[in-house]
Amino acid sequence: MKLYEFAPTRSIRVRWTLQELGAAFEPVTVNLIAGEHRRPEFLELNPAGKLPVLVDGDLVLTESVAIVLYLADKYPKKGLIPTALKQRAQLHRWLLFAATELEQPLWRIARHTTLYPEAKRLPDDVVLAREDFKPMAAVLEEHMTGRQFAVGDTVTVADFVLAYTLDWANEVQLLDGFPRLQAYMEHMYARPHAPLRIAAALASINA
Ligand SMILES: N[C@@H](CCC(=O)N[C@@H](CS)C(=O)NCC(=O)O)C(=O)O
Repeated sequence: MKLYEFAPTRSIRVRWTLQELGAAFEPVTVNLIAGEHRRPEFLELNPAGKLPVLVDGDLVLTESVAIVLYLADKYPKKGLIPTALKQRAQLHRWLLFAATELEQPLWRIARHTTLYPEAKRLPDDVVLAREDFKPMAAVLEEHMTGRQFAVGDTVTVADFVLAYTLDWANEVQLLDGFPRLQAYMEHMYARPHAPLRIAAALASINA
């Protein structure tokens, strides 16, 4: 398998899953800062020009959440995805919650503070996005009461996606009022096969 990645991005979710599975993979760095994601050979893999991309034989898969689900299904004995229908439904619920309710405000903040050219940035949307994030984080904070993992009592791919997304929130000081989410994220990143946190990954590309 080949993972097209760039250290501080959503590709962390996929690297985390591969590392926890102990699956062999070839990492291929696509430097977003250098614009390598706009090269024709990369656009052939992902016409959206985004990371991560997983290539497994003739399968070319984009979308970080789809990739982690594929990997968890590919190695069922590792138990990173529940088999029971209702637990699986909960897993999908929290993956979608991460990708929509938590990640989208963070993405708006990133776009309007650094990614868009200055003339296109809307400072008011940063304020709104911060407001949108907090009640959704409060839902997860409440859910995590007395829990170690988001679904059931063993680790699943939802935990990798959520922990990465919470680290992203932490980078923009949005976890301050959520002690359970802080503790959950730190507990997840203390796992032996956890990837670098975003700050360390950023430092690694600037080194
Ligand atoms: N929904 C996609 C989002 C992918 C995405 O936006 N990746 C960013 C890095 S985190 C990217 O490649 N951005 C390059 C660009 O938008 O030009 C996923 O979860 O895989």
